[in-house]
Amino acid sequence: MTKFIALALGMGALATTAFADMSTMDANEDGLLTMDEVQAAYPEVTADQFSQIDINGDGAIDDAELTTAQEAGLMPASEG
Ligand SMILES: [Ca+2]
Ligand SMILES: [Ca+2]
Repeated sequence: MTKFIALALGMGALATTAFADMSTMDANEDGLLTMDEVQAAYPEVTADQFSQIDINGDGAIDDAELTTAQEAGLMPASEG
């Protein structure tokens, strides 16, 4: 039983790290991703894509916008 729980927790951790999260890309740790920060992780993301991801147009991607973009396939959800 204990092994099963440990396995489940391990799988959960793997699922989490499969997603490029805010803290991974947020170089200055302000809770927002700028174009530079996104492109540092994903050079293939263009300015056009960035503006689609930046739903409220404030020039930065917040956690909700990041999640929305990944769910919509606008941004790679994993590094592999
Ligand atoms: Ca930032
Ligand atoms: Ca925004």
